[in-house]
Amino acid sequence: MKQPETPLPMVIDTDVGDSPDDAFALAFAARCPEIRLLGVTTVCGETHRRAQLAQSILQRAGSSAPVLAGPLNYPPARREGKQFVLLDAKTGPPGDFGNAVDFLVESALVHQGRLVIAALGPLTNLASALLMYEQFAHIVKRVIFMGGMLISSDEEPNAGEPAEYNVSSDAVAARHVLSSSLQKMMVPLNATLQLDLPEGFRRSLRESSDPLHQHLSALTAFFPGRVFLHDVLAIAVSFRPHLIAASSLCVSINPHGFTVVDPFGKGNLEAALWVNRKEFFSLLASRLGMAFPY
Ligand SMILES: [Ca+2]
Repeated sequence: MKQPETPLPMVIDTDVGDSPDDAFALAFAARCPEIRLLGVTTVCGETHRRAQLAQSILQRAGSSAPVLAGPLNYPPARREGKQFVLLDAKTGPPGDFGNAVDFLVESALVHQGRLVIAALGPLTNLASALLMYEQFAHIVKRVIFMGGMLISSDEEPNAGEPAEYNVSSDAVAARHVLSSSLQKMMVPLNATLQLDLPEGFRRSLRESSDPLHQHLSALTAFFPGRVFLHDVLAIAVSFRPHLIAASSLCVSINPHGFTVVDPFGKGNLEAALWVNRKEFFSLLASRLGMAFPY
């Protein structure tokens, strides 16, 4: 596909520190010439430590993009930030990371009509930006958010199955984003559960001498089971739309935090329903500079 002449100005809002896919998403975005990474904002729980972790990844990926922290423990994290132990003694205590929501609004104002926001965690910061500046939805080009598991309105979720983490962690914020006039692309589990990290890919990272690969390998080592690269897809579709099959859908959030499709409603977002797995991993490997024969 023809590369766009001007890289997309992007801010990534992330809860990096829990599952490894945020780390891959940051590394991937920093290494994509199609993206101009303006900054990274953090959300959920210990946002300052997430900011430190994001910085450690960006530095190894060769990016000097600023990192801004969202409100501390709003919402609180419901998962353990396993990767925080990699913040070594040299990192020191978290400093002042500025204000994530201010940065989102300022970036939208500076890059009016062009800013793409990739939201990889609970949608708290995004909802706050919508509340802070009433024109926010009109001046942002597009929001791509990873979250939700689409079910139809006549379908019951499997017994005992929890609602998807990002949406259910702050369902109030997610409802606010869904009902806004933002241009929205939803990247739900329906698509991303096709993206489990191949063992050969893990091995290539482990055996590489590239500091970024070693860091990703170390961050992934806390997760011996299957690892899914949910968040990376939200970055990839920003400039490679043909990676996915998408539909315009009417999606709402039920009282239990599940994302429900109304088959008769007017579409309020585009949703990714399928991904070309082979092309996805080929793209990721090439941007990370890996010789992964996939
Ligand atoms: Ca995430």
